[in-house]
Amino acid sequence: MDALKEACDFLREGDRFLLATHRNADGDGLASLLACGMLLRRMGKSYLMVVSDPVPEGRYSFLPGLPEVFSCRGPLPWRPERAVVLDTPNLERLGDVTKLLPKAGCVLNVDHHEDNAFFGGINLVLPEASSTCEILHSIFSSLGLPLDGDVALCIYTGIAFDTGGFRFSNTTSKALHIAGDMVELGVRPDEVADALFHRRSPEAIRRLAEALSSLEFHCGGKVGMISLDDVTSEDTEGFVDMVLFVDGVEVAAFLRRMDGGSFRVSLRSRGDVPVNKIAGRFGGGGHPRAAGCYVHGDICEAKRRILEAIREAVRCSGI
Ligand SMILES: [Mn+2]
Repeated sequence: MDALKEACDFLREGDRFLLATHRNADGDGLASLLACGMLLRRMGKSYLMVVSDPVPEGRYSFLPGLPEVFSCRGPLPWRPERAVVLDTPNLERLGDVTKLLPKAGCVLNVDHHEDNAFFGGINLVLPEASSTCEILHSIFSSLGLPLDGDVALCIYTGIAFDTGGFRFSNTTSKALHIAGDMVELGVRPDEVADALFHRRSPEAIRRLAEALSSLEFHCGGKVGMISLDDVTSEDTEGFVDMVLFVDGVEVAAFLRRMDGGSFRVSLRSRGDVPVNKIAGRFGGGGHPRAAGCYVHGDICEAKRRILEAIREAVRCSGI
């Protein structure tokens, strides 16, 4: 039986669901969480949508249903019997939500990361999909549920976010077709692009300037690295992409200090160096061109460790 059919049966047969996505939820993670909630509501099921960090507000506040998502501090109001984990390659990436999951046989894993650990009882993992929202679209179709404007907005947002506004190599014909259908249903691409990419706070742009002032190059200009050595509550999404805008840079890294003494490392690649392999060495993961992990130590130590792993990956890829 194919995974899509199994996933649909899993949703039909359950009643009380926990829905979750990865730590530092991004546009696809949140939008797929919300779209899945709308799907279950349409099917008459009960569901709770949880994330392990505070729910990111601001740039995602335009997403319908966002106030329904809650951060898992304290007990759940009722006990879910099944869970759907969205856009999450492994259970470590779920953070504290992992503790709330029912046994693995009652977990549906819906994702598009090629390094997904297949941790669910059912694993609908499609690396060829642009985004988890694209897979949600297939589930809606398979269940014969028509989309309304709110679902369309979520699905469009996930695809637009994960393709970098239809610029990355995962911008397939299918992704564009689905996005086109969502526009037919009333989604405004200009408004979504504006909300996702063009509405940063003045403080976030100051932080970007600070991070860029730390820019250093390695491996003859093929590797660029920036960092922020103090904890910031600002949304730093997209900072690392600026480094990849530099001609000649093949791998970009952004190290950002977190509470508790570790650094969150975001990695980007132009394509020849699979950065998910680098992140994997530190217990992280992601896609070949976009990945992340955590590294411990002070800034010098963290930079040294990540740079060593990048150097080796660059050498292995022969660029
Ligand atoms: Mn995704």
